[in-house]
Amino acid sequence: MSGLAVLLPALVLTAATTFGAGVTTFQDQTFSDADWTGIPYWNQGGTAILSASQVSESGPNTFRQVTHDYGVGTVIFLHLSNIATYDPSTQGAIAKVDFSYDLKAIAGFPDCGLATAYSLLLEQGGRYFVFAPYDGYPADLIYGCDITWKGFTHTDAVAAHFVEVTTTEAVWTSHPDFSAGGSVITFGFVTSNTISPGTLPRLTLITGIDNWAVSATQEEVVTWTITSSAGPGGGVSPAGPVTVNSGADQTFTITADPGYHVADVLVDGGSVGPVATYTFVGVTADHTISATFTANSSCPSLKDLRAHVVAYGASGAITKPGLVKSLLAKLDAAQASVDRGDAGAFRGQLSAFINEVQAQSGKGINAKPANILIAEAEAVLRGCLP
Ligand SMILES: [Ca+2]
Repeated sequence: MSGLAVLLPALVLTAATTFGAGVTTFQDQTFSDADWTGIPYWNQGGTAILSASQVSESGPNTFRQVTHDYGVGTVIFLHLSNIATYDPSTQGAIAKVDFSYDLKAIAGFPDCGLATAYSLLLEQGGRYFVFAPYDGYPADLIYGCDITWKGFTHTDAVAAHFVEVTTTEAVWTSHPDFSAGGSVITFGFVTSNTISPGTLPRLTLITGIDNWAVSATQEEVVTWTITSSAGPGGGVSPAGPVTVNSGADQTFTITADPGYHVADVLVDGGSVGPVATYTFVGVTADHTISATFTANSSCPSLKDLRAHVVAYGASGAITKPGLVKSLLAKLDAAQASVDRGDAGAFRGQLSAFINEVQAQSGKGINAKPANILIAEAEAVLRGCLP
């Protein structure tokens, strides 16, 4: 078998959702050299020479031929696809990775017991991770007597099955980030050999890989729907059906229109009172939230109180003309507070009215009408809240 690259026009390296929704598949059956980058990574084998290129068998078939020419020590050769990339932030968190390839020994093996190791490689953020779920790594061995194509398949690989390989060591506690927060992942494969001291001379082992395929299955995202609604006189925000990721929180704000106030808020049909906000915490089911609003009522007794002030001013019971104007201003302000549903301001303005009448009793206003106005105002305070 020649080690020279043979150029063929066919290129089959695709990124497609082929196994149903949520699965992204990369496969390469032709291994054009332009689609791959070879990275000699560990070179403990003296003056190791690691190379790989597309070669052809009889007919249209092509594959990638890998040559490890090395001495005592360990060599690791990374083969990174220039095309097979997956972005978790846009394509979704990865639940699992399935992969397969065909391997065979081609030349240079001194006996059937010597093997070249293969496994899946992925690069993320400039770091390299090798599928190594077992005691050692990588996953697969192609032995010297495996001279016909042999298939290897691995399924349900998760992030914890991938181990970071630095230029000096394997870091068993460091894994790639398959979550939606993970950076772009590029797939490939890794080849490696080791010669222990005193066992063998320098070797030139040639192997082949074909029909490389990787499938990334997107993690299922569970969502729930919270439906909000509002009666006349106000709104609930956000409005309508809101999609919430499972376990997340969602807050709603209830706002009355001018002249209205919140009458009640129902969550899943049960009252939570006239609240201004409501938060669903750790959502794990569908929910509803609805609000009703009531127009602010006018306050008849406040109008009566105002009429009495006007009458006392006309009769001379309030002797200071400016006092009538001051008292009416406080009552008008209180009415405005009722109209916009502001109970706190209403109480403050009516209390200011009472304080002013008390202060002027026997001075700007006769004592008896002063006591009547105070009693009326206190009744309004008790019975005329917005
Ligand atoms: Ca092929």
